[in-house]
Amino acid sequence: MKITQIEAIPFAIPYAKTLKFASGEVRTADHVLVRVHTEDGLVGTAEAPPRPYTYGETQQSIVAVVDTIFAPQITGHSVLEREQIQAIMHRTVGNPTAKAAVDMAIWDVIGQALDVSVSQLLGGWTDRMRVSHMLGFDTPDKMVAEAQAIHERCGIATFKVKVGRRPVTLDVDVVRALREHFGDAVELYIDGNRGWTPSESADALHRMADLGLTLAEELCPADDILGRRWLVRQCPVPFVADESATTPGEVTRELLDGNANALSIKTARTGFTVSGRILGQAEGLGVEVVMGNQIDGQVGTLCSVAFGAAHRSTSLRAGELSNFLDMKDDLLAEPLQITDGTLAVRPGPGLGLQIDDDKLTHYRQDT
Ligand code: MUC
Ligand code: MG
Repeated sequence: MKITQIEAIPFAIPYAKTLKFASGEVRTADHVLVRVHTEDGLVGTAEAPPRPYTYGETQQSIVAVVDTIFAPQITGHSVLEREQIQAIMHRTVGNPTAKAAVDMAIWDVIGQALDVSVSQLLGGWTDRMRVSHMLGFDTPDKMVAEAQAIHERCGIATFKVKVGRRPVTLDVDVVRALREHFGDAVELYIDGNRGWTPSESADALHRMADLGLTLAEELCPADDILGRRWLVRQCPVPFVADESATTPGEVTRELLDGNANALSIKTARTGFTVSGRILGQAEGLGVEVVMGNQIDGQVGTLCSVAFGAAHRSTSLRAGELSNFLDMKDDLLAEPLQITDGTLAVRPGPGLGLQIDDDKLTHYRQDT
């Protein structure tokens, strides 16, 4: 099962609506499709989303690191030598989504070769996850209307509300409007993408104390070390580390330092192999996890649900699996469907994904 080629194909699909949050915005899914070919004719597929405001990667940097560093060193290895391949990629610092896509495409090949689904290979806990939808910045009226539309269309009843604007009342008013509109019928939690200071975060949490939030994520920078610790100690709900805990080492540091007490696991940045290690850390240390969203397209979302549904502790909470709904199109031959607020794992083999070749030809940027 030797790897003969690794492709990194840049593509761009516009969003119907710009998604805005405290650290950036997304207008186009300018991702990279990674395909791992083997001598047996199998092709594993995954996608890497560049998030320069989070990891420093760009579409061009992902293509370059795969083409010039990873592919030459990994080609010739068997897909079953995942530890060797991890070690090769680990020699290059950073580049998390490029590494994750290579890892997940390799798991896709292994699943295909064994004729089983990757989700079952990873753990096989269940076959679907409840879905949480992420609401980007807008006015209270527009964010309530979007949530209502998503609720009616897909049955989604969990919303992650992007916060981190100034003054904090801009976001507090949104959360209050959502709670007033839906009553107790929905779960609400917030993600600040480091937009507030520790004291602004504390003020906002105080103002939202009656709104039944279930999680608070990255409200202020983890680099505000003492302020962040002070904030986490008084936060009434689990404080989620997302972009501050992207490697096993960062996870240990952030949790032991009291900078967070819950984790967002994103397969887009830690693939299946390292996500499994981080999940083990979370379980061993006794912290809750949420399957996070790297503003994934449908390929990335399928990877996320495959991992999330594979394990008990990742399936307890709704996973962030729906922001592909904001894209004008996608690459899957059979598009994902969210029904009754849940997204099903594909039965496989592998990740069970087929790329629509005509769409890829249309959206790819390298021809
Ligand atoms: C999230 O959970 O923060 C926005 C920036 C990023 O890195 O991921 C998204 C969603
Ligand atoms: Mg986040």
